[in-house]
Amino acid sequence: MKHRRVLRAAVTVAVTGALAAGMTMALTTSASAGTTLRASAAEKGRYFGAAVATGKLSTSAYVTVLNREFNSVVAENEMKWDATEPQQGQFRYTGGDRLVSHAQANGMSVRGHALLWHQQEPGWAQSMSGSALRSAMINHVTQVATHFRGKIHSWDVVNEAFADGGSGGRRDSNLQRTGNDWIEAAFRAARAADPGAKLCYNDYNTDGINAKSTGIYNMVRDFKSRGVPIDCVGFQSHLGTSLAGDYQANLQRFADLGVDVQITELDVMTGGNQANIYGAVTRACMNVSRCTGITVWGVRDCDSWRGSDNALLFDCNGNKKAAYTNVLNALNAGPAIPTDPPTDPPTDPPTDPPTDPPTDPPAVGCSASVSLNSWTGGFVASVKVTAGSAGTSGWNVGFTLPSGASVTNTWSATASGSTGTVRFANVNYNGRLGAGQVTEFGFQGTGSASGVTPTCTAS
Ligand code: G2I
Repeated sequence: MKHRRVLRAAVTVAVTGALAAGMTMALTTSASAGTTLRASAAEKGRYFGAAVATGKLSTSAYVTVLNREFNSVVAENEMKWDATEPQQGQFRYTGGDRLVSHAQANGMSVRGHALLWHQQEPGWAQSMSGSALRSAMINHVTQVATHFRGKIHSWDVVNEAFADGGSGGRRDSNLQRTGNDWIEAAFRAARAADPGAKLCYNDYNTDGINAKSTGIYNMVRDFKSRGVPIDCVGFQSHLGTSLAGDYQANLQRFADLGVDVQITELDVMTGGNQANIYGAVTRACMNVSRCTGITVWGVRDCDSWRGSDNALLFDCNGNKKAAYTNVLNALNAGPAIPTDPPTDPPTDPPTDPPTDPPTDPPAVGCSASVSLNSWTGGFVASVKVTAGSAGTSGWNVGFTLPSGASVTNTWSATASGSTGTVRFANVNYNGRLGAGQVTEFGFQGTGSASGVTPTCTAS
């Protein structure tokens, strides 16, 4: 639908080892450091993304700009419910898979948009209600998040569920009428299906402290207090001719709840203020350490859903606009996301010759093994931790990554460092293992991790 509300605000986050990615970028592509959106964002530990219509991936002028400037993509339409489950129980991933392949081949992370949204529901779901709809929607979340498991940086699990206007409450929809807990049910299903993805709530008209953003803020606070798995909030930021003075303060108050924030669908009305607003939004994100990334909703003006608003960073010929320059300058001037201090000083690689890894549960301590799924420029590592005969109350697994590799995303463990020697500690629910018991965690990275071997320490 053509909603042409003058939407505002949305942020996307994404994170993942952006710093690490930035460091890699600085080492391996220093020629472009500071001169493209992707290099400049990565140097500051962030991503810079664009919404992509996969039909345009065969247009070379489009792809040239996309690949040069962006290190994150989101499907403008291809991962929505109507596209992925056109008939109940029949899933279609052609467009989404195509975008993921393009991203993997070009060193880009992928935002997933959107598992549940009251718009773009397939016809069969539009006519459902009650418990039948609830189970259909949870099945949709489970199936789609499972299909893309390990490939998505951040999922918009629920999109646009709050009402406009002053109520600060939920929007009416058939999803909402299945019960107020539909949003948390969706987040729980998404976490179970893809524990590695950051799970976001995404909305528009949230570009400052207002009734709608406060309603969302209260939901996020409630979710965090009850352990509902939410990691991030997306601020779409479809903007008009001015920017709320408290845009940054609004991002910060969400970040202070313990979630990442991301600008997720940025576009800005053309006119005298466009370049200034683009610059101000970018600065706001840079000034919030949990603002992990920015996505613009299209590449060139003529690719935009906003048509004659000319709302994007490149003109229809792919030329950089003044707005582009302001964004690039703001990325280059902004602070980097602070990284965890390295726990161990980089040490020489272990001198002892590698011994055979313990096969069965080690007598004491723990052992770890890794399996890698690699592609050009990236990998996902799945790590199995096995407790020794004394069990564990906690564990820590170390890897020495080859030069050029960096960790961008971790699940079911907490990473320290992202390049060189990287350590992964248990999270609160998987540290305590009985004798011989196994748990798994994973991480995603750029570069190559081939040949890495884990070492496991138990406590
Ligand atoms: O409306 C702007 C954005 C607001 N936030 C959520 C986003 O998902 C939304 O994106 C827009 C796309 O940019 C449009 O491209 O969402 C619209 C509705 O899904 C998209 O429009 C649809 C048209 O309504 C369909 O008629 C068309 O078949 O795009 C489809 C593919 O071109």
